[in-house]
Amino acid sequence: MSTNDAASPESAVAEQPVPVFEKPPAVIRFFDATEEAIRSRLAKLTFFQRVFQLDRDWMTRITMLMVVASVFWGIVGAFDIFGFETQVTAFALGQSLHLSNQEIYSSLTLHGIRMLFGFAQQLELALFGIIFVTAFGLVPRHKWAYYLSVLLVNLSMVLLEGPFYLFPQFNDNYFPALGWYFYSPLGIRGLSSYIASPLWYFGWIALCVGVILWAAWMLIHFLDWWRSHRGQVRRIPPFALFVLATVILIPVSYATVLASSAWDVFNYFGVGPVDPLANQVLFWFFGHGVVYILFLIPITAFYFLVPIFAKRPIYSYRAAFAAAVIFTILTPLLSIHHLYLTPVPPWSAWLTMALTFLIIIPSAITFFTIWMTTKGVKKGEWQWNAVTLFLLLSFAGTMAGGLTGPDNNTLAFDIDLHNTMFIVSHFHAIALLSIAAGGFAVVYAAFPLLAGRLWYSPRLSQAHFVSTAIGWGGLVLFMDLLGSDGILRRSLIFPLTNAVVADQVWLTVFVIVSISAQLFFVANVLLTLFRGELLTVQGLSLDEIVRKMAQSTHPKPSVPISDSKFVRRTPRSRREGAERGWITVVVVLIVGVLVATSPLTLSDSTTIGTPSDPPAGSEYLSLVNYQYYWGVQESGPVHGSFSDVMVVHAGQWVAVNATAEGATGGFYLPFRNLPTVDIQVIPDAMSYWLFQAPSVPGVYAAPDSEYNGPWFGQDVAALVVLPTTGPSSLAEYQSSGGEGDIYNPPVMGASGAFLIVDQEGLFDNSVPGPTLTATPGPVSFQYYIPRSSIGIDNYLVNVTSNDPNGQLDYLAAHNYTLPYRLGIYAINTTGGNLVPVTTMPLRVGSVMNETATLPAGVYVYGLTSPIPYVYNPAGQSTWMTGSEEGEIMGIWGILWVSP
Ligand SMILES: [Cu+2]
Repeated sequence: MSTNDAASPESAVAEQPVPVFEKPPAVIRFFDATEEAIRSRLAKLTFFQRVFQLDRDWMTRITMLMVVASVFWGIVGAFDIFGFETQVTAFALGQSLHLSNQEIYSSLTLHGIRMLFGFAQQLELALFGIIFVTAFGLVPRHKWAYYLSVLLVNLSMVLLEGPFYLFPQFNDNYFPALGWYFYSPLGIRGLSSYIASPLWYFGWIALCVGVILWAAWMLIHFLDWWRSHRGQVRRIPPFALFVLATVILIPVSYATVLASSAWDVFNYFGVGPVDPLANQVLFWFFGHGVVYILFLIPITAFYFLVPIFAKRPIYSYRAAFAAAVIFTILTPLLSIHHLYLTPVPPWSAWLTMALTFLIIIPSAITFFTIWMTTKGVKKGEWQWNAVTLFLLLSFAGTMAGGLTGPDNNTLAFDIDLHNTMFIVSHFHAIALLSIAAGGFAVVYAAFPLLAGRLWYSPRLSQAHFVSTAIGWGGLVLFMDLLGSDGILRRSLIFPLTNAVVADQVWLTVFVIVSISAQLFFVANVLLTLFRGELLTVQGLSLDEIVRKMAQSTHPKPSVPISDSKFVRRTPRSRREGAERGWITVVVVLIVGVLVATSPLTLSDSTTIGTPSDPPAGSEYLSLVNYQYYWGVQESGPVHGSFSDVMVVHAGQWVAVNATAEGATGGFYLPFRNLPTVDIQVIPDAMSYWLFQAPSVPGVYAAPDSEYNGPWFGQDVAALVVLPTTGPSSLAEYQSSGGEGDIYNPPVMGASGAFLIVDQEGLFDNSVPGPTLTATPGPVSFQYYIPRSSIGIDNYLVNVTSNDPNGQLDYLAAHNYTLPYRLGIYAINTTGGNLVPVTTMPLRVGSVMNETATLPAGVYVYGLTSPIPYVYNPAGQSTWMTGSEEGEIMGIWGILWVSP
């Protein structure tokens, strides 16, 4: 790094003799001999020799192995999301789904796991390892520790996917439908109805041990360099500061998930109970940290590559050092900004929010330093090759994605945004536009060194950049739009309004564009390995080599790759003045935001954590979130107990206390013209909220805002707002668009209604089903359960067979009649529950007519209590493979009778 005034680490270590006289232990000799036997045989096949670089040193070979493995998991992860999105779109377009709910949610979880850990993090470890060793001129040691780390990381991907059944029926989708960010106790045996296999936790433990081993390996090599430069000025290059930050943050962050996974394992085998809230807090110390560990890819890319292409040292080493230190200290402390809506002490929520705002500072320093480094570079001296283009995308993407972070971090906004697609958009902006773009910049700058060949096709790299940028940009945009619509993350079932369906279709289009774009990259990699021009590096500095490699992605290179002398004209004092000015502005802005948001943050957090003192005449709702319905106990002007139905009067104050059984849930009333209600409910803890019911009588849907297993889409309750006095029609509710909330069920006249049950066991793709209106007197409506709706996702027929005819065979044997009664029930607001007016057996395949003579009032129709459901295809479900059950309520709705 001849142009770098942050003294380059000399290659003195490389000259040190390897102590060949020390005979390694027998085990190592055995491994070495085995490896050599495999290597020499495989190397005879050109394909393996090229792809795995089998004629090169072990560090290059192992790095190639990691790169190939990470690309493999990337491809699998891309298939996962392709599977998920096409199924969601199929639901949106009313087409039939060919994957089960279980498989659809497994795909989504495995997408996250494979992309984050198999792909992105493994690539990070590979690149940071080789760049560190190369830039510091180190002789890599402890080969088998490195191999073991790679083995564990990849083994963890297999364990997290879980057991396979090949016989008697192929089945690979048992339990990873949890969510990689699983909310304890979801999946925990004895505490949840959805139980993960112990392999899930063993997978996490293997991952932890694997990456911590990598960090230890890096640390040992850093100490090698440190010791070999005793007595000299040891200045670490700016980019390496961030590699070191990674090496420190990995053990700190992974220690907590290691602890929470160990806790889950002990509990699994019957040792000691799990405290769900404490377990969640522990997990999120990791859940946040891991994203920041990956975020160090683009940051390192900026500090490593921008000075090389600008042909000048970083603007301020001091600023880079400060950024690395602040970043490393703050990252492990921010975790519970993911748990704002759980009952945590208000001071800790506030402190987390403050610290999260502060982590803007190191990013602000980085942006400033990188920007100033490129300042004054003439147009003719800068080349837009694949490396610099991806750097630009990453720089812009980090800002764009970063700017949606403060919204999430403000508790008052989080109530609106929590677990919506807005969050998914935010972290994909970071994961793709910032992290993956920075990763591609490094890959384009480093891969030829691994392959020993220059990039084969500049045109393919250009096509890759353009199509990738379009795909990722569109994907982030449409996720954001779905979030603005109020759509929850992980939703398979959602309101099918025109805007939502269009946004979902466009999202899928851009997912396909993003995946297809990578074909240009893969083609270029393969062509490079087999056809690329050999890379010669004699007489070139590291910077010149990097420029030479990058140049091979430019069709008409005109900027020379040679180093040039750079003399900084701005005096140091002026530069430091500019730095101080910038930091001061950032700090003042952050303090301003903090002062503005603190009062509401403290009061919202207090409201969630402690029961409030509601005004006289309030309705008291005691809610329990089960897998997969809400148990409701009411006292106050209305009293009684219901499932999924909450009854209040217009404008009444409602005091909620809520907890969960089985898994963490979320109580979400996404009002548009009133403050949104959104709290997380956790077993063994109580969450509170106080809100005023809408002044307009009607039916307001309350989806579970926290994923609690593959049937969470059906987990929607309804807040039934009765008129304060006498009967009232739904005219005002309809003209106001149900206060603008898209989750509210559609309204239709009962007389013309012909409700059709869909493949997810819902009336007209809606849960609750359509709100039916009628005038007092004889009321009737029709419904129909087509035989075509019967399948593995329709909980109504609980025959869990992979055989598509299994359910129909059951029905044929039972006269197409299910052991449940569907009816019309009056809501008794004074001490009773639901009072049956008329009921009839539930029949499949015949059009049914429900009729009753009704006075004005509000009724519940359909199946008004949950149905037990067990997912156990071919009886393969055991406590070792995982199992899944729950109670589901899907075909029901409100019947509104008024003059
Ligand atoms: Cu976070």
